[in-house]
Amino acid sequence: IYPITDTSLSTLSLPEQVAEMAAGGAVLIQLREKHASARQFFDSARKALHVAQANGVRLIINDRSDIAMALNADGVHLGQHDLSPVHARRLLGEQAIIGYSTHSLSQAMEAVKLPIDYLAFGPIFPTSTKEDPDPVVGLKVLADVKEIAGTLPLIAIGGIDETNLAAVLAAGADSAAMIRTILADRDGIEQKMRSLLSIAAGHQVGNV
Ligand code: 3NM
Repeated sequence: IYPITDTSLSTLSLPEQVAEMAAGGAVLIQLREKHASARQFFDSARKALHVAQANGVRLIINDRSDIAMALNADGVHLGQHDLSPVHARRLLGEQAIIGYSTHSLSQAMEAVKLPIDYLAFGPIFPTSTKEDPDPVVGLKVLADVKEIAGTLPLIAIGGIDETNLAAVLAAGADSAAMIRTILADRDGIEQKMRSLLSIAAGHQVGNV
């Protein structure tokens, strides 16, 4: 389970969201902040990184390689219009985790040639969280992307919640990234994380 923060969906601050997600068992969290200035994002990301490190959680910065680098965060998540993974790798070095969003089979085929640590693919289902999302790809195409990704970890995103998580994992995703379902109830983040992790654990057990 790959939870992503969002201050437009939750009244909690970024460090508070990270604390709740970590309490619920998250081990990798993405900080996503689409509307703050660079300096505001940096300041709250620095606090969030302290919380993450205190909880043994790795923190990935969305879009901004510069902020990831300045903070010495664990990595960056890049979209198709951000700095390319090749150049982000040059800035951040070999140890950084670099994730990359793709939205079609052809983008996924290009992505696997790049120096990335995981491939994100979506939106799997309709989502209202992302402004101007790409067309919904669905579970069948997700399974096709798993073939393309091979051993590269594949993270599904877009409209995933407790009702469809098992199907997403069954289609081949190694992990599922989620925003709205995790943040919807400001007092229920920890519990929601636990329940999603238990669905994912059940899926693994079922596959053994
Ligand atoms: N990226 P929710 S879909 C941030 O398709 C993001 O790459 C997407 O939010 C993509 O879990 C998406 O609330 C929004 O649907 C995911």
